[in-house]
Amino acid sequence: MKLYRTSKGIFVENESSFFLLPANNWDELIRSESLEQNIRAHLAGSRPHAGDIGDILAPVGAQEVWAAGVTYLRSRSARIEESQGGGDFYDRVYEAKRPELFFKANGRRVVGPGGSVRIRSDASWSVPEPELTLLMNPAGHIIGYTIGNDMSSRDIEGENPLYLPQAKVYDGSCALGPCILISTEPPSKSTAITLEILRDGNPAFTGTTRLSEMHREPTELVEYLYRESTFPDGAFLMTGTGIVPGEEFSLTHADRIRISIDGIGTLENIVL
Ligand code: DO4
Ligand code: MG
Repeated sequence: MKLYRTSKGIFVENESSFFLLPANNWDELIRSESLEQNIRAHLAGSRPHAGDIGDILAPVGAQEVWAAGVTYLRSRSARIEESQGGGDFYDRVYEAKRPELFFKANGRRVVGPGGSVRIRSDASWSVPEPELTLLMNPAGHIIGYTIGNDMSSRDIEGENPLYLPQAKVYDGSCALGPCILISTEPPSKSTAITLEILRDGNPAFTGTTRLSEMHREPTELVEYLYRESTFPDGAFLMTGTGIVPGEEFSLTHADRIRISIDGIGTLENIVL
């Protein structure tokens, strides 16, 4: 079951049909207890929606977006390579009990499917980071999954780790969508995450990873995030990237970024 926030309301896709939900307040829906059961109860007495579901919007309202880092071996090695100070702290955080977690975006900053993500004008080395993204309710239960793009400025991050917030948080640095896969069951470890970058219509980079490569469990990341923070409207948590293009690659304006995750769909954005 997939949840879409669109210009015409909130829709559920179930067995290839779309159903309009009576709720039109996204935050209320995310706050609700037993979201999956409530939706299933609604579907039982509803007819599929005939016609267009409208423009698909970013599936976010008042939720904060947080991100985990260095959760895959590839991310660990790429950070060590880019770090001017040697970066042994990346090695340590990969092995440590406490994960790296950082604030990524508020809802206002999140770009939806088809929208423009940005590279910083003061960065010389920019990449997308394709990440399975968790949606939690206020109680800290994972209620769904979406696709996230944690846009990053590698030269700024590599110059000094204290610049991480500038490398990671700026207008157009976060994309989410196209939908929320509503499920309390985690996606299987064999789930593939694929990144494709097209330049002038031609493949400029392609990479794939699997959730089995993730060094931490989603529930472990959520437990740390909710330890000393409350999220009255729920929260998103990006789970880190397992795909980092090689040193020679940097995004440029008009690149098309496609991130696909089995069972969820494809999030496509253009670099402004
Ligand atoms: O430590 C820097 C950021 C790591 C990150 O965003 C990732 O591994 O996905
Ligand atoms: Mg990341």
